[in-house]
Amino acid sequence: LEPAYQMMIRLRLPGGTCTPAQWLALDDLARRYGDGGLRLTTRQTFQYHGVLKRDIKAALQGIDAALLDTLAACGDVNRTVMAAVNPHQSRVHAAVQRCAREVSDHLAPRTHAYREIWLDGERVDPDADEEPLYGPTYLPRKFKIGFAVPPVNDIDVYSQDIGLIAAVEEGELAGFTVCVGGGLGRTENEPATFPRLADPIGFCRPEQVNALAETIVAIQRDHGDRVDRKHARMKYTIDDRGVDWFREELERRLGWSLEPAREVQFAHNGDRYGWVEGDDGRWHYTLFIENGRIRDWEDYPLMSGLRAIAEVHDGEFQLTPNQNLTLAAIAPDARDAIQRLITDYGLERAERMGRLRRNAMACVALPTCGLAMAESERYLPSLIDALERRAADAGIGDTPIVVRMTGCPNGCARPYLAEIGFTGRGPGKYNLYLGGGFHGQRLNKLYRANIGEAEILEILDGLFRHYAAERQAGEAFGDFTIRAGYVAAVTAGRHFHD
Ligand code: SRM
Ligand code: SF4
Repeated sequence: LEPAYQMMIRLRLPGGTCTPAQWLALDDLARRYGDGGLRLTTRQTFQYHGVLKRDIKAALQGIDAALLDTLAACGDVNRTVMAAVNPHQSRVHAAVQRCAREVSDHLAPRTHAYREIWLDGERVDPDADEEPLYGPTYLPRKFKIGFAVPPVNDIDVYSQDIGLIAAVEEGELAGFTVCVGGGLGRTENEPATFPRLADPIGFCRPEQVNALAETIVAIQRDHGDRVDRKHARMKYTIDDRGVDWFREELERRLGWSLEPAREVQFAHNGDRYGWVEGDDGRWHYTLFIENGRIRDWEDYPLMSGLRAIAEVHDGEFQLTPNQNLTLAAIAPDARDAIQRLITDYGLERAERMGRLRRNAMACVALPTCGLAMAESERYLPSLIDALERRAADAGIGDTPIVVRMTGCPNGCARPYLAEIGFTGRGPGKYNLYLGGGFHGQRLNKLYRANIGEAEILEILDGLFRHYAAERQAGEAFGDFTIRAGYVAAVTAGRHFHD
């Protein structure tokens, strides 16, 4: 007899796409196992919380039956590959999504153990179960890849180990500016750990992506720190040895040179809600889902509403990197039926939300995350209520400001890229960071450490009023906090703590 241990299950979902049939299958599993709901993550995939240990195998078999898996969604391997939302928006988006899927498959572990252990697959001979890329010891640490299509930086491309930024020529995907060495996790009171933005090192063609990614992974496999896990991400390998060393090593191994990096223009890193028409005349609707949590509330039957939509929708479901959901590829004559369901189930939340909430994210934190030091998902909504009241009083209620919170310094909701970032220090206490770039182009900086709600509200109330009175035309809040001298601009991760 053992205690009823409960676990979290995370799917691998490259590009965040699933079909309505898969949605229904995942919804069924959520009702049978775990806490009854689904959680959309900041990397465009699903998590189940509270799955009992004895139910894990059945749940994974259900996921497999829906032609999905959890392989390499966690661990020291390449994780779920992110891609600019909605492949149906344009041909370029579709081509980018194809690249994301291909590189995800290309870098997936080859082991048969997953099938053997979870899916009653054939017994494998461990000596024959080779990992050609990862080898017997895999990578020193987790590894993340994401694709962005300007002007939208929804995936926060500079936070990825490899960030690929699409370039378009005559309406077609020409290739990607390649950025390397992003990563956000840090440890409190250990200044040798810091968030870092990826550096652009060149440009590659779509057909070169798999070889490029494989070679970068191999460099990290061979040179990453295998002694100190807090120093094991590729961002430290690159920061220690230099970007030039990295590029030279990459080109030497590839046997060809990258073209010069292209100029990149981003406008924002959030999602845009409501209806948009794609290039092919089909429609897409992005729903606001607060912190990615899907279940039925008494006055808000979100999970049932999405199930009802999945039953009639013949396009796709697209998970966004901001924990939201796009109902994609809706034929013009099906739009009214989908809109009726959205209205009937009261899912049109974005329209009623303030500008801070629409641009906010919180990580899971308590009660399920074992690393949490403070609340995040369960607390941010009420803090946003209070902040939105102050923003409205200050006269900036219509200004979008990116607010993100995590329950610890690991940075799962990418708080170091927010204009207002919070990371948990202890029950009810947070570090407050200011000065992040509105489109994910600049890290923020610590403004106050270890403060509670009263102090947070007092500081931000004053700041909102100052911003309202003295902002320049079009000046984003993060830029203002730097110009007004609240914090210095962070130019490189290693200066994050200066
Ligand atoms: Fe994360 C660990 C949740 C995105 C940096 N993350 C965890 C764990 C698994 C806790 C653990 O190791 O025991 C959390 C599970 C909590 C729970 O109860 O569900 C967790 N991370 C999440 C999710 C679900 C947050 C969310 O609210 O959506 C995101 C799932 C992503 C996915 O679908 O794959 C999530 N985590 C991120 C991101 C953002 C991103 O990838 O875009 C980051 C920062 C980027 C980065 O990796 O640098 C992130 N998570 C971490 C770290 C710190 C890594 C580091 O380099 O120091 C940890 C801890 C670790 O790895 O030791 C961590
Ligand atoms: Fe847990 Fe920390 Fe990640 Fe939040 S940031 S989910 S508290 S590991």
